[in-house]
Amino acid sequence: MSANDTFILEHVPAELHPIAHKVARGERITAEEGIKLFELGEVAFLGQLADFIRTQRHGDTTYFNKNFHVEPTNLCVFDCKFCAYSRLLREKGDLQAWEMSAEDIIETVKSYDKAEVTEVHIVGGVHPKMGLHYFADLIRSIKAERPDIHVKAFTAVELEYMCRKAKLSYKEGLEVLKAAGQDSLPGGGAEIFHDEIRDQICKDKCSADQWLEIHETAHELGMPSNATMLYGHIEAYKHRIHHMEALRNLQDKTNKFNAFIPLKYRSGNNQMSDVGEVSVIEDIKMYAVARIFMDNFPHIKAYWPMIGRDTAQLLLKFGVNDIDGTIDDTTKIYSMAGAEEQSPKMSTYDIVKLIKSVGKRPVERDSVYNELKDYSDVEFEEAPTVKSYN
Ligand code: V47
Ligand code: SF4
Repeated sequence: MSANDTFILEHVPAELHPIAHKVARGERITAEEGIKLFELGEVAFLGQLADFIRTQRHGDTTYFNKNFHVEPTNLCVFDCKFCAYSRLLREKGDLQAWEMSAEDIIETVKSYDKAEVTEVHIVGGVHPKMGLHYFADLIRSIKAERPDIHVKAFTAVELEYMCRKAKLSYKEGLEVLKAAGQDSLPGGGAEIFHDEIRDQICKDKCSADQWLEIHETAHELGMPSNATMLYGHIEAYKHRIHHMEALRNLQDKTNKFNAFIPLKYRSGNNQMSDVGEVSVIEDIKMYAVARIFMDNFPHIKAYWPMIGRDTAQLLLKFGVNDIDGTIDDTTKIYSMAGAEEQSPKMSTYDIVKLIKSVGKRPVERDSVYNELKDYSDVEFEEAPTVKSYN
Protein backbone atom coordinates (compact mmCIF):
# COMPACT_ATOMS: atom_id res chain seq x y z
CA MET A 1 0.00 0.00 0.00
CA SER A 2 1.36 3.44 -0.83
CA ALA A 3 1.24 6.30 1.65
CA ASN A 4 -0.14 8.64 -1.01
CA ASP A 5 -3.22 6.41 -1.40
CA THR A 6 -3.63 6.05 2.37
CA PHE A 7 -2.81 9.44 3.88
CA ILE A 8 -3.19 13.10 2.94
CA LEU A 9 0.43 14.25 2.73
CA GLU A 10 -0.12 17.75 1.41
CA HIS A 11 1.59 20.25 3.75
CA VAL A 12 3.42 17.40 5.52
CA PRO A 13 7.22 18.02 5.57
CA ALA A 14 8.95 15.85 2.94
CA GLU A 15 11.18 14.37 5.65
CA LEU A 16 8.14 12.63 7.13
CA HIS A 17 6.91 11.04 3.89
CA PRO A 18 9.16 7.94 4.17
CA ILE A 19 7.73 7.35 7.65
CA ALA A 20 4.18 7.52 6.27
CA HIS A 21 5.20 4.99 3.58
CA LYS A 22 6.52 2.64 6.26
CA VAL A 23 3.32 2.91 8.28
CA ALA A 24 1.18 2.27 5.18
CA ARG A 25 3.24 -0.88 4.49
CA GLY A 26 3.12 -2.04 8.13
CA GLU A 27 6.87 -1.61 8.67
CA ARG A 28 8.64 -0.70 11.90
CA ILE A 29 10.02 2.83 12.26
CA THR A 30 13.47 3.57 13.70
CA ALA A 31 14.35 5.55 16.81
CA GLU A 32 15.53 8.46 14.63
CA GLU A 33 12.22 8.44 12.79
CA GLY A 34 10.36 8.39 16.11
CA ILE A 35 12.19 11.53 17.22
CA LYS A 36 11.41 13.16 13.86
CA LEU A 37 7.71 12.43 14.33
CA PHE A 38 7.77 14.23 17.68
CA GLU A 39 9.74 17.16 16.30
CA LEU A 40 8.06 17.72 12.95
CA GLY A 41 4.71 15.91 13.05
CA GLU A 42 1.56 18.02 13.32
CA VAL A 43 -1.30 16.41 15.21
CA ALA A 44 -3.45 15.99 12.09
CA PHE A 45 -0.69 13.99 10.38
CA LEU A 46 0.15 11.92 13.47
CA GLY A 47 -3.56 11.27 13.97
CA GLN A 48 -3.90 9.85 10.45
CA LEU A 49 -1.05 7.41 11.03
CA ALA A 50 -2.03 6.40 14.55
CA ASP A 51 -5.72 5.97 13.71
CA PHE A 52 -4.79 3.92 10.63
CA ILE A 53 -2.83 1.48 12.82
CA ARG A 54 -5.47 1.43 15.56
CA THR A 55 -8.23 0.73 13.03
CA GLN A 56 -6.24 -1.99 11.27
CA ARG A 57 -5.71 -3.78 14.58
CA HIS A 58 -8.88 -3.15 16.51
CA GLY A 59 -11.42 -1.60 14.15
CA ASP A 60 -13.66 0.60 16.31
CA THR A 61 -13.37 -1.62 19.37
CA THR A 62 -12.50 0.25 22.55
CA TYR A 63 -11.83 -1.79 25.64
CA PHE A 64 -12.62 -1.06 29.26
CA ASN A 65 -12.80 -3.24 32.35
CA LYS A 66 -14.60 -3.30 35.67
CA ASN A 67 -12.01 -2.92 38.38
CA PHE A 68 -11.08 -1.32 41.66
CA HIS A 69 -7.79 -0.42 43.26
CA VAL A 70 -6.33 -1.22 46.66
CA GLU A 71 -3.56 1.09 47.84
CA PRO A 72 -2.33 -0.57 51.06
CA THR A 73 -0.23 2.42 52.16
CA ASN A 74 1.22 5.66 50.88
CA LEU A 75 4.18 5.49 53.26
CA CYS A 76 7.27 4.97 51.14
CA VAL A 77 10.98 4.51 51.68
CA PHE A 78 11.67 6.25 48.36
CA ASP A 79 11.43 9.92 47.52
CA CYS A 80 10.49 10.37 43.87
CA LYS A 81 10.44 14.06 43.06
CA PHE A 82 7.21 13.86 41.03
CA CYS A 83 5.20 11.93 43.60
CA ALA A 84 2.45 13.84 45.39
CA TYR A 85 0.94 10.74 46.85
CA SER A 86 3.60 9.20 49.06
CA ARG A 87 4.64 10.26 52.53
CA LEU A 88 8.11 9.41 53.78
CA LEU A 89 8.16 6.99 56.69
CA ARG A 90 9.25 9.81 58.99
CA GLU A 91 5.95 11.54 58.16
CA LYS A 92 3.91 8.65 59.57
CA GLY A 93 1.69 10.97 61.64
CA ASP A 94 0.87 13.19 58.64
CA LEU A 95 -2.90 13.50 58.16
CA GLN A 96 -2.56 12.38 54.55
CA ALA A 97 -0.55 9.24 55.39
CA TRP A 98 -2.32 5.89 55.61
CA GLU A 99 -1.56 2.23 56.31
CA MET A 100 -4.28 -0.33 55.72
CA SER A 101 -4.23 -3.52 57.77
CA ALA A 102 -4.67 -6.89 56.04
CA GLU A 103 -8.18 -6.97 57.59
CA ASP A 104 -9.00 -3.54 56.08
CA ILE A 105 -7.89 -4.80 52.68
CA ILE A 106 -9.99 -7.96 52.90
CA GLU A 107 -12.98 -5.86 54.01
CA THR A 108 -12.47 -3.68 50.93
CA VAL A 109 -12.42 -6.75 48.70
CA LYS A 110 -15.54 -8.10 50.47
CA SER A 111 -17.34 -4.83 49.81
CA TYR A 112 -17.25 -5.79 46.11
CA ASP A 113 -18.83 -9.19 46.75
CA LYS A 114 -21.92 -8.38 44.76
CA ALA A 115 -20.22 -6.13 42.22
CA GLU A 116 -19.40 -7.39 38.75
CA VAL A 117 -15.71 -6.40 39.01
CA THR A 118 -13.16 -8.69 37.37
CA GLU A 119 -9.87 -7.14 38.54
CA VAL A 120 -8.24 -5.76 41.66
CA HIS A 121 -5.22 -3.53 41.05
CA ILE A 122 -2.92 -3.42 44.10
CA VAL A 123 -0.10 -0.85 44.28
CA GLY A 124 1.16 1.51 46.90
CA GLY A 125 4.13 3.04 48.64
CA VAL A 126 7.12 0.84 49.46
CA HIS A 127 6.73 0.03 53.15
CA PRO A 128 9.46 -1.99 54.92
CA LYS A 129 6.93 -3.80 57.13
CA MET A 130 4.82 -4.97 54.19
CA GLY A 131 7.08 -7.62 52.72
CA LEU A 132 6.84 -10.36 50.14
CA HIS A 133 5.42 -13.02 52.47
CA TYR A 134 2.92 -10.55 53.96
CA PHE A 135 1.64 -9.80 50.46
CA ALA A 136 1.64 -13.48 49.44
CA ASP A 137 -0.62 -14.21 52.47
CA LEU A 138 -2.80 -11.25 51.55
CA ILE A 139 -3.23 -12.46 47.96
CA ARG A 140 -4.14 -15.92 49.24
CA SER A 141 -6.81 -14.36 51.46
CA ILE A 142 -8.14 -12.26 48.57
CA LYS A 143 -8.35 -15.34 46.33
CA ALA A 144 -10.07 -17.32 49.12
CA GLU A 145 -12.68 -14.56 49.31
CA ARG A 146 -12.96 -13.97 45.59
CA PRO A 147 -11.42 -16.85 43.57
CA ASP A 148 -12.57 -15.43 40.23
CA ILE A 149 -10.88 -12.04 40.57
CA HIS A 150 -7.72 -11.21 38.60
CA VAL A 151 -5.00 -9.87 40.88
CA LYS A 152 -2.83 -7.34 39.06
CA ALA A 153 -0.33 -6.26 41.67
CA PHE A 154 2.93 -4.51 42.57
CA THR A 155 5.09 -2.37 40.38
CA ALA A 156 8.62 -3.52 39.64
CA VAL A 157 9.73 -0.93 42.23
CA GLU A 158 7.76 -2.67 44.97
CA LEU A 159 8.89 -6.08 43.73
CA GLU A 160 12.59 -5.15 43.61
CA TYR A 161 12.41 -3.98 47.25
CA MET A 162 10.35 -6.97 48.43
CA CYS A 163 12.66 -9.52 46.80
CA ARG A 164 15.78 -7.80 48.11
CA LYS A 165 14.40 -7.71 51.68
CA ALA A 166 13.29 -11.36 51.46
CA LYS A 167 16.73 -12.30 50.07
CA LEU A 168 15.15 -13.94 47.05
CA SER A 169 15.95 -13.61 43.36
CA TYR A 170 13.26 -11.96 41.22
CA LYS A 171 12.37 -15.39 39.88
CA GLU A 172 12.02 -16.89 43.36
CA GLY A 173 10.03 -13.91 44.67
CA LEU A 174 7.66 -13.88 41.70
CA GLU A 175 7.18 -17.64 41.99
CA VAL A 176 6.02 -17.17 45.61
CA LEU A 177 3.55 -14.45 44.58
CA LYS A 178 2.35 -16.38 41.55
CA ALA A 179 1.73 -19.49 43.66
CA ALA A 180 -0.27 -17.30 46.08
CA GLY A 181 -2.51 -16.17 43.22
CA GLN A 182 -0.97 -13.03 41.69
CA ASP A 183 -1.91 -13.06 38.02
CA SER A 184 -0.09 -10.13 36.44
CA LEU A 185 1.97 -6.98 37.02
CA PRO A 186 0.89 -3.39 36.41
CA GLY A 187 3.17 -1.10 34.44
CA GLY A 188 4.15 1.46 37.07
CA GLY A 189 7.58 2.49 38.27
CA ALA A 190 9.06 2.73 34.79
CA GLU A 191 9.05 6.56 34.72
CA ILE A 192 11.87 7.43 32.28
CA PHE A 193 14.56 4.81 31.85
CA HIS A 194 17.35 7.10 30.64
CA ASP A 195 19.81 7.78 33.49
CA GLU A 196 20.12 11.49 32.57
CA ILE A 197 16.50 11.90 33.68
CA ARG A 198 16.00 8.98 36.08
CA ASP A 199 18.86 10.26 38.26
CA GLN A 200 17.09 13.60 38.63
CA ILE A 201 13.53 12.44 39.30
CA CYS A 202 13.77 9.09 41.09
CA LYS A 203 17.40 8.28 41.77
CA ASP A 204 16.89 6.06 44.80
CA LYS A 205 14.45 3.46 43.47
CA CYS A 206 14.88 0.47 41.17
CA SER A 207 16.98 1.12 38.08
CA ALA A 208 15.81 0.84 34.48
CA ASP A 209 17.70 -2.45 34.09
CA GLN A 210 16.07 -3.87 37.21
CA TRP A 211 12.61 -2.77 36.01
CA LEU A 212 13.17 -4.52 32.68
CA GLU A 213 14.63 -7.63 34.30
CA ILE A 214 11.67 -7.99 36.66
CA HIS A 215 9.17 -7.75 33.79
CA GLU A 216 11.21 -10.18 31.69
CA THR A 217 11.27 -12.64 34.60
CA ALA A 218 7.52 -12.29 35.13
CA HIS A 219 6.94 -12.92 31.42
CA GLU A 220 9.13 -16.04 31.55
CA LEU A 221 6.95 -17.29 34.42
CA GLY A 222 3.84 -16.72 32.32
CA MET A 223 2.71 -13.54 34.11
CA PRO A 224 1.77 -10.80 31.65
CA SER A 225 2.31 -7.13 32.44
CA ASN A 226 1.85 -3.58 31.27
CA ALA A 227 4.42 -0.83 30.77
CA THR A 228 4.16 2.87 31.52
CA MET A 229 6.18 5.99 30.79
CA LEU A 230 5.93 9.22 32.78
CA TYR A 231 6.10 12.01 30.18
CA GLY A 232 5.81 15.77 30.07
CA HIS A 233 8.25 16.95 32.72
CA ILE A 234 12.02 17.45 32.22
CA GLU A 235 12.58 14.75 29.60
CA ALA A 236 13.32 15.42 25.92
CA TYR A 237 11.86 13.53 22.95
CA LYS A 238 15.05 11.44 22.68
CA HIS A 239 14.48 10.15 26.23
CA ARG A 240 10.90 9.12 25.41
CA ILE A 241 12.08 7.23 22.34
CA HIS A 242 14.95 5.61 24.27
CA HIS A 243 12.36 4.43 26.83
CA MET A 244 9.95 3.09 24.24
CA GLU A 245 12.74 1.39 22.33
CA ALA A 246 13.85 -0.52 25.45
CA LEU A 247 10.28 -1.73 25.92
CA ARG A 248 9.88 -2.60 22.25
CA ASN A 249 13.10 -4.65 22.38
CA LEU A 250 11.91 -6.57 25.44
CA GLN A 251 8.53 -7.18 23.84
CA ASP A 252 10.33 -8.65 20.78
CA LYS A 253 11.82 -11.19 23.18
CA THR A 254 8.86 -12.08 25.39
CA ASN A 255 5.64 -10.84 23.76
CA LYS A 256 3.95 -10.71 27.17
CA PHE A 257 3.25 -7.00 27.52
CA ASN A 258 -0.40 -6.18 27.04
CA ALA A 259 -0.68 -2.41 27.11
CA PHE A 260 1.60 0.58 26.88
CA ILE A 261 0.34 3.44 29.05
CA PRO A 262 1.87 6.90 28.66
CA LEU A 263 1.26 8.68 31.99
CA LYS A 264 1.06 12.46 31.83
CA TYR A 265 3.07 14.14 34.54
CA ARG A 266 0.68 16.04 36.84
CA SER A 267 2.38 18.86 38.65
CA GLY A 268 0.35 19.39 41.81
CA ASN A 269 1.82 19.14 45.31
CA ASN A 270 5.20 17.59 44.57
CA GLN A 271 8.87 18.57 44.69
CA MET A 272 9.03 19.52 41.01
CA SER A 273 5.73 21.39 40.72
CA ASP A 274 7.50 24.36 39.12
CA VAL A 275 8.02 22.27 35.96
CA GLY A 276 4.32 22.68 35.07
CA GLU A 277 2.34 20.46 32.71
CA VAL A 278 2.38 19.98 28.94
CA SER A 279 -0.55 20.95 26.71
CA VAL A 280 -3.19 18.65 25.29
CA ILE A 281 -1.43 18.97 21.89
CA GLU A 282 1.62 17.35 23.47
CA ASP A 283 -0.62 14.63 24.96
CA ILE A 284 -2.01 13.88 21.51
CA LYS A 285 1.48 13.72 19.99
CA MET A 286 2.66 11.42 22.78
CA TYR A 287 -0.14 8.90 22.34
CA ALA A 288 -0.06 8.98 18.55
CA VAL A 289 3.72 8.47 18.39
CA ALA A 290 3.38 5.68 20.97
CA ARG A 291 0.87 3.90 18.73
CA ILE A 292 3.12 4.33 15.69
CA PHE A 293 6.40 3.40 17.39
CA MET A 294 5.26 0.54 19.65
CA ASP A 295 4.37 -1.75 16.78
CA ASN A 296 4.56 -4.91 18.88
CA PHE A 297 2.35 -3.69 21.74
CA PRO A 298 -1.22 -4.82 21.14
CA HIS A 299 -2.88 -2.07 23.20
CA ILE A 300 -2.35 1.62 23.91
CA LYS A 301 -4.16 2.65 27.06
CA ALA A 302 -5.22 6.14 28.15
CA TYR A 303 -5.69 5.92 31.90
CA TRP A 304 -8.58 8.35 32.39
CA PRO A 305 -8.14 9.12 36.14
CA MET A 306 -4.76 10.60 35.26
CA ILE A 307 -5.45 12.34 31.94
CA GLY A 308 -9.12 13.20 32.51
CA ARG A 309 -12.12 11.69 30.75
CA ASP A 310 -12.37 14.38 28.02
CA THR A 311 -8.78 13.93 26.87
CA ALA A 312 -9.09 10.14 27.15
CA GLN A 313 -12.10 10.36 24.83
CA LEU A 314 -10.23 12.56 22.36
CA LEU A 315 -7.30 10.14 22.33
CA LEU A 316 -9.55 7.37 21.01
CA LYS A 317 -9.00 9.07 17.65
CA PHE A 318 -5.21 9.15 18.14
CA GLY A 319 -4.23 5.52 18.58
CA VAL A 320 -5.79 4.65 21.93
CA ASN A 321 -7.97 1.52 22.10
CA ASP A 322 -8.30 1.05 25.87
CA ILE A 323 -9.32 3.40 28.67
CA ASP A 324 -8.87 1.12 31.71
CA GLY A 325 -11.75 0.73 34.12
CA THR A 326 -14.55 1.90 36.33
CA ILE A 327 -12.08 2.40 39.28
CA ASP A 328 -14.83 3.30 41.77
CA ASP A 329 -12.92 6.12 43.44
CA THR A 330 -10.28 3.75 44.81
CA THR A 331 -7.06 5.46 43.72
CA LYS A 332 -5.47 8.58 45.14
CA ILE A 333 -2.26 8.79 43.06
CA TYR A 334 -3.59 11.33 40.58
CA SER A 335 -6.11 13.28 42.62
CA MET A 336 -3.31 14.11 45.09
CA ALA A 337 -1.18 15.31 42.14
CA GLY A 338 -3.89 17.72 41.00
CA ALA A 339 -5.59 15.75 38.18
CA GLU A 340 -9.09 16.89 37.10
CA GLU A 341 -10.62 13.69 38.44
CA GLN A 342 -10.73 14.27 42.18
CA SER A 343 -12.92 11.21 42.88
CA PRO A 344 -12.27 8.95 39.90
CA LYS A 345 -15.30 6.75 39.37
CA MET A 346 -17.26 5.91 36.24
CA SER A 347 -20.31 3.71 35.99
CA THR A 348 -20.57 1.30 33.06
CA TYR A 349 -23.14 3.72 31.65
CA ASP A 350 -20.63 6.60 31.79
CA ILE A 351 -17.85 4.61 30.11
CA VAL A 352 -20.09 3.20 27.41
CA LYS A 353 -21.50 6.64 26.63
CA LEU A 354 -18.03 8.19 26.53
CA ILE A 355 -16.88 5.59 24.00
CA LYS A 356 -20.02 5.56 21.88
CA SER A 357 -20.18 9.33 21.56
CA VAL A 358 -17.02 9.29 19.42
CA GLY A 359 -18.36 6.50 17.23
CA LYS A 360 -16.37 3.69 18.81
CA ARG A 361 -17.57 0.26 19.96
CA PRO A 362 -17.43 -0.26 23.75
CA VAL A 363 -16.33 -3.75 24.75
CA GLU A 364 -15.80 -4.91 28.31
CA ARG A 365 -12.64 -7.00 28.57
CA ASP A 366 -10.99 -9.04 31.26
CA SER A 367 -7.45 -8.31 32.41
CA VAL A 368 -5.86 -10.25 29.55
CA TYR A 369 -8.12 -8.81 26.86
CA ASN A 370 -10.64 -11.60 26.44
CA GLU A 371 -13.83 -9.89 25.29
CA LEU A 372 -16.57 -10.25 27.94
CA LYS A 373 -19.41 -8.13 26.61
CA ASP A 374 -20.09 -5.91 23.61
CA TYR A 375 -22.07 -2.87 24.78
CA SER A 376 -22.83 -1.48 21.29
CA ASP A 377 -26.51 -2.24 21.48
CA VAL A 378 -27.04 -2.36 25.24
CA GLU A 379 -29.76 0.00 26.46
CA PHE A 380 -29.39 1.32 30.02
CA GLU A 381 -32.10 2.11 32.50
CA GLU A 382 -29.55 3.79 34.76
CA ALA A 383 -29.54 7.60 34.84
CA PRO A 384 -26.34 9.34 33.73
CA THR A 385 -24.03 10.38 36.54
CA VAL A 386 -21.92 12.78 34.50
CA LYS A 387 -23.20 15.82 32.69
CA SER A 388 -23.00 15.28 28.95
CA TYR A 389 -23.98 17.36 25.96
CA ASN A 390 -23.67 14.56 23.40
O1 V47 B 1 4.88 4.70 38.48
C1 V47 B 1 3.15 9.13 40.28
C2 V47 B 1 2.85 7.60 38.28
C3 V47 B 1 2.55 5.37 38.47
C4 V47 B 1 2.62 11.03 39.35
O2 V47 B 1 -0.64 -1.13 34.54
C5 V47 B 1 2.45 10.01 38.41
O3 V47 B 1 -2.75 -0.95 34.13
C6 V47 B 1 1.76 11.54 36.86
O4 V47 B 1 1.59 2.69 36.93
N1 V47 B 1 1.94 12.58 37.69
C7 V47 B 1 1.71 4.29 39.15
N2 V47 B 1 2.00 10.25 37.18
C8 V47 B 1 0.40 4.04 38.43
C9 V47 B 1 0.52 3.06 37.30
C10 V47 B 1 -0.68 2.54 36.61
C11 V47 B 1 -1.87 3.24 36.67
C12 V47 B 1 -2.98 2.70 36.01
C13 V47 B 1 -2.93 1.50 35.34
C14 V47 B 1 -1.74 0.81 35.31
C15 V47 B 1 -1.70 -0.51 34.62
C16 V47 B 1 -0.60 1.33 35.93
O5 V47 B 1 1.94 6.64 38.71
C17 V47 B 1 3.94 5.61 38.97
C18 V47 B 1 4.22 6.97 38.38
O6 V47 B 1 4.72 6.87 37.07
N3 V47 B 1 2.79 8.87 39.02
N4 V47 B 1 3.04 10.46 40.49
C19 V47 B 1 2.37 12.37 38.93
N5 V47 B 1 2.59 13.40 39.74
FE1 SF4 C 1 7.20 5.75 46.45
FE2 SF4 C 1 6.10 5.07 44.10
FE3 SF4 C 1 5.77 7.60 45.07
FE4 SF4 C 1 8.16 6.79 44.17
S1 SF4 C 1 6.28 6.99 42.92
S2 SF4 C 1 7.78 7.91 46.12
S3 SF4 C 1 8.22 4.63 44.76
S4 SF4 C 1 4.99 5.71 45.98
